Amino acid sequence: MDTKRISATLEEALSTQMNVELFQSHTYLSYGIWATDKGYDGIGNFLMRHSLEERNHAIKFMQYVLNRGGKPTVSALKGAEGDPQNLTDCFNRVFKHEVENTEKIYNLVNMAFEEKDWATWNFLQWFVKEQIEEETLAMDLIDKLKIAGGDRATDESLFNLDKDLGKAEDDAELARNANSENP
Ligand code: OFO
Repeated sequence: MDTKRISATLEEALSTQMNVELFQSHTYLSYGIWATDKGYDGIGNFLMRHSLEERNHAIKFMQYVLNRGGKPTVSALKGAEGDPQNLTDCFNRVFKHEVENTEKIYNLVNMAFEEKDWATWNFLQWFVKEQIEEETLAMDLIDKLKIAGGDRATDESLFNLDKDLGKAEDDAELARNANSENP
């Protein structure tokens, strides 16, 4: 008896999204390494924790497809883009990645809607909300850096920004306690 409760189209699309989230994770890891190497340990720590969060998003997609009787496939991961040129470039890229990912999530929501697959539609609402938070987070990074003086920020402002983002770890319950149910 076929117990699969998801269409082949959505199974493939969600599997693809699992790989997109893995790529996001890969990207944030590479930015985290870049920032740490530049001496911004706090920002590096922040980005690396975000990398873990993205990985957990991938796990959430994986688990959902499996729960619906499907089987996701891990595809070859393309290499992360080159290093950012500076912190402004880094935070702008973070924002761009989040907006692009939001568009992908919206596309999946549309597909679920068209198929009247309400289970998948409902599952995806968690990601719709999450993307709002992540876009806000990325905008905040850009704003904080602007306030600190952007690319012309003094060493002291950058030092404080770095320290603040390093400390953000303590607020990041979701990142520290992440699992497939609560990424
Ligand atoms: Fe997976 O949330 Fe950002 O992209």
